[in-house]
Amino acid sequence: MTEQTLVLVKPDAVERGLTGEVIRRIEAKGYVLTNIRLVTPDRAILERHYAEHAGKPFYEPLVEFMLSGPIVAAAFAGDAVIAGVRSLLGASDPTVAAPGTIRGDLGRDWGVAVQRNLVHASDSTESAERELDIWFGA
Ligand code: FUP
Repeated sequence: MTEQTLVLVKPDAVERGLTGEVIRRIEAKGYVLTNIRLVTPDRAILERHYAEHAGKPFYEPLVEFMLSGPIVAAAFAGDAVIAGVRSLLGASDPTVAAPGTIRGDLGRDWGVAVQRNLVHASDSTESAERELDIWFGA
């Protein structure tokens, strides 16, 4: 069944001019771009997005990083798009993400392990529904 996922091109990727490359790779796989917008997020939307991580040691630095510059929110549709885009992204830590993946090819540690990993994508049907509502809901 066709489903949708939410992708965030994070501030590090936007700053490095990699927005097009990230979107290109997802489109090249055959997924269909259904919505896209450049956003300067406020703290409230990021707190909603990262609610499950509230209280963790990396939460505050993560929110600060996501507030550090514009991001691009995009929605993609396709069969098994949620798992498929996660696979294109590679492991959360770009240092060990497999070559061939977005994080493996374009990311590295930059001195802050895991945080600057270029892109976010929903990891389940439930999170996709929740996150699409946060970034593209009414
Ligand atoms: P992912 O789903 O691949 O984005 O990774 P997680 O859900 O594990 O983490 C969510 C976000 O928290 C990641 F994008 C990066 C950040 N994070 C840290 O900054 N430090 C950590 O130790 C773990 C995660």
